Amino acid sequence: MKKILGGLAVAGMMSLALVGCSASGGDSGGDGLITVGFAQTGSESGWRSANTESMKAAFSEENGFKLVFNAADNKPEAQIAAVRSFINQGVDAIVIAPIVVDGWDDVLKEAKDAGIPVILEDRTTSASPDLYATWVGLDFQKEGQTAGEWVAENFGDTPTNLVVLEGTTGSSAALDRATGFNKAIEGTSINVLDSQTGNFTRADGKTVMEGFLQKYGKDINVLFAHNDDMGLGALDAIKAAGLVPGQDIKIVTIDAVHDGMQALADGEFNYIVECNPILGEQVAEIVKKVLAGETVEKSYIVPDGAFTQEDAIKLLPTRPY
Ligand code: GZL
Repeated sequence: MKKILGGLAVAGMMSLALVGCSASGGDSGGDGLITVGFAQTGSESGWRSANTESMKAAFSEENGFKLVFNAADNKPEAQIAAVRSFINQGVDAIVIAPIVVDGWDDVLKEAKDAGIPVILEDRTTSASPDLYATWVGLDFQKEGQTAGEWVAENFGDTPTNLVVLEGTTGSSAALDRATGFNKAIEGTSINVLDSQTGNFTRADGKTVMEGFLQKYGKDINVLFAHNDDMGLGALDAIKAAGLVPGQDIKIVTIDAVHDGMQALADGEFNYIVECNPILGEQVAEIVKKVLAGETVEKSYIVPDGAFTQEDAIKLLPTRPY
């Protein structure tokens, strides 16, 4: 198993005075609990389910929280509306997993003006860093680079045709994974035949792969999917085309959720780069620090691994998600 030690991106300590902090430091509901509004992307993938589960477990009453949860069905405008409603409810803190990087400045400014600190988890935004307290996430560029390095090492010396199933257009995960991957295959004999979004879902991954197969057929040698779920959807399309996934078409994905690791163990995937969804405890701890007026770092990057078939067979029985 390869260990990816994401650089702890520290852009200087952030003093709480800059982001404002709910005057009460918590307990806006008067029930002794910290009320937190959590704006989740939706329920698009196995990764998202594991992330939501981790967040709900951490933001429990016994941990001192009252969680107001919203899943935006992958609609950026619905997610921004959810954050606006948290502000109107006067929550103590807001946590956001931003669907896309852009469009956040106005509502984050409204949260700041209301003295409600915002913590980003999972993905991040292009908004000015003074508009949120911190980001707890993953090194997406490193994840893409690790996937690209595996492709380059294994197929970079001979002419190889590759197709890409991209994540949600405009999301930091998709943008940064593409950057890292493309940098890693630069100068190799990898030829990117096509690259389209499958919105991180199995259904769209299958549909887009069907299109790739109709267009390129057996010319496709490798598939890079920005997440397991799109890769799992593509398996159905590959089999329906009479091809053997993992053999006729090599497959590398990112996430390492259970079903992805099962496909890897079964030889249908060939390599998976991990993206850890279990962020709840760390985010909850940081929310308490922010509300207590403690200084927090500008970002916290959770380390990832990468797995071969042998790793998957060994790890599957004990993986938490
Ligand atoms: C990555 C996360 C991505 C996952 C997908 O941190 O934002 O979104 O890779 C999920 O599975 O839908």
